[in-house]
Amino acid sequence: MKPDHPAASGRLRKAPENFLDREGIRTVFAEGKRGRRDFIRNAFAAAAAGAAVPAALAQVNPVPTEGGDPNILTLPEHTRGLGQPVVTDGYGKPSKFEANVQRRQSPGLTQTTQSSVSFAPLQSLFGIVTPSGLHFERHHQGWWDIDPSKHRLMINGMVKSPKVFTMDEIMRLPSVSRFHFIECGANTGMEWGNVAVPTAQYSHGMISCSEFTGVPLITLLEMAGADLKAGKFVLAEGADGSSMTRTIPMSLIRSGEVLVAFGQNGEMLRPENGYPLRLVVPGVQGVSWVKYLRRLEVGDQPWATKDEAVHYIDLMPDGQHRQYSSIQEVKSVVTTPSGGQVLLDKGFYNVTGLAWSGRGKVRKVDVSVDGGRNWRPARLETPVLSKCLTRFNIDWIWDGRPAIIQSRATDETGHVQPNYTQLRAVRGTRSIYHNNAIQSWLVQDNGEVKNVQVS
Ligand SMILES: Nc1nc2c(c(=O)[nH]1)N[C@H]1C(S)=C(S)[C@@H](COP(=O)(O)O)O[C@H]1N2
Ligand SMILES: [Mo]
Repeated sequence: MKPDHPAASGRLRKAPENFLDREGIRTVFAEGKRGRRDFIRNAFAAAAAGAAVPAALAQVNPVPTEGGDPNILTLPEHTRGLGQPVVTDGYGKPSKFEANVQRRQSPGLTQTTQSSVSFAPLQSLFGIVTPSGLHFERHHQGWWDIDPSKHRLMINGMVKSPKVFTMDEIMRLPSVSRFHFIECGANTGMEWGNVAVPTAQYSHGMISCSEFTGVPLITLLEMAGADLKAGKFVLAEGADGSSMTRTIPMSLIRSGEVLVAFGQNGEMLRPENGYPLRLVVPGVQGVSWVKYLRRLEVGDQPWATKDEAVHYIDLMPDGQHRQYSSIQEVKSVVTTPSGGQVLLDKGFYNVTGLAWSGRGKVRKVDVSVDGGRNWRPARLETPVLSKCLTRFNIDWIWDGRPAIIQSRATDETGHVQPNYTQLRAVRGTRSIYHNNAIQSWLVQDNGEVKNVQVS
């Protein structure tokens, strides 16, 4: 592939955000119901191959190689006319030109849209904060917009004085604001056996990162006179129909990190994310971040609820199940170049991505462009925060030959992200949860980027 002129190097065509039309989605749903999981992969592949590039994604306005540029020479309407007034929209929205940046449902993954998941468009985001409207969603029984004046939080169990809080009573207590990622334990879960999905959105988009505001759970427990010696666990319960109940170890709570949160990115939580109250359990898989939080019970042993005994367990190669594996281990993903994008020219590219660890800060991220033979340290952009997304960047000159791009994160405890060979040696291939393997993107000589597994 040859660049049309040197200054044009590094041009990139965005990933089509969805590969399937309505009919395709219906077929894949039906096949998914019949248990044909590889149908999902094949359907994605076929649709991707046949996909016409939507006009909005094409390079529609190139700079002419000779003569003047009409984009400069002809004064546009926005230079000559009067713009829109203030408060045209009391709550602002993204530009209409960004309408393709959406959270999306993976066709065929779930059989209903209420017990389902939508993925955040990681390949289109900058920095570390996920805009609240693009935060991934995972609901077990649909979402609700609950009237905060009617919402109550009960604290009972091993406490001196059981308490019921209104939202007002919680929000007048001293609160803290902290940046943390939340990752569903099933993120990247479709890739255990082999490559299944085409883009970073679907392979890694069950993660998001926000500034959360709330009251440390320990404060509320102290107010209720909780027995912090014999009371070794807290059960958190949500108000939606999914009976979402999870055991939280008191050791995490005592550190002050676990929050009863009402704020997300400077405003109240979004309904999809648990409005008006959710638990924030930094470093722990998403399922423990109970939304629509209505009850906390102090006890002396784990409850082994349905979402701890039947779901959210890891099937090990010896056939046994591992329970209460809740920490999200060190992980990273390159978001550009990533699956579905097309490199239009040789030359300079800023390789960028995200790294995180449920055990603390990211210490370093190494990037390989040759499938893991050679590694170079990427720049970690500030801030680098504990149990939070960290943005990394590294320069790359693409010579037009096939390249396999990978990132490998190390956290402050010394944990290093494994490759697939290392991970499968311990975990096998039949798990769903906690896949933190190194992701590989193949840049083909025609510039198309594909999801591959090389080790
Ligand atoms: N009440 C309630 N809390 C819940 C869930 C739910 O279905 N109901 N889903 C859990 C799961 S599995 C995940 S991954 C996170 C997802 O949070 P989000 O929808 O804000 O991304 O919420 C968790 N808390
Ligand atoms: Mo989840």
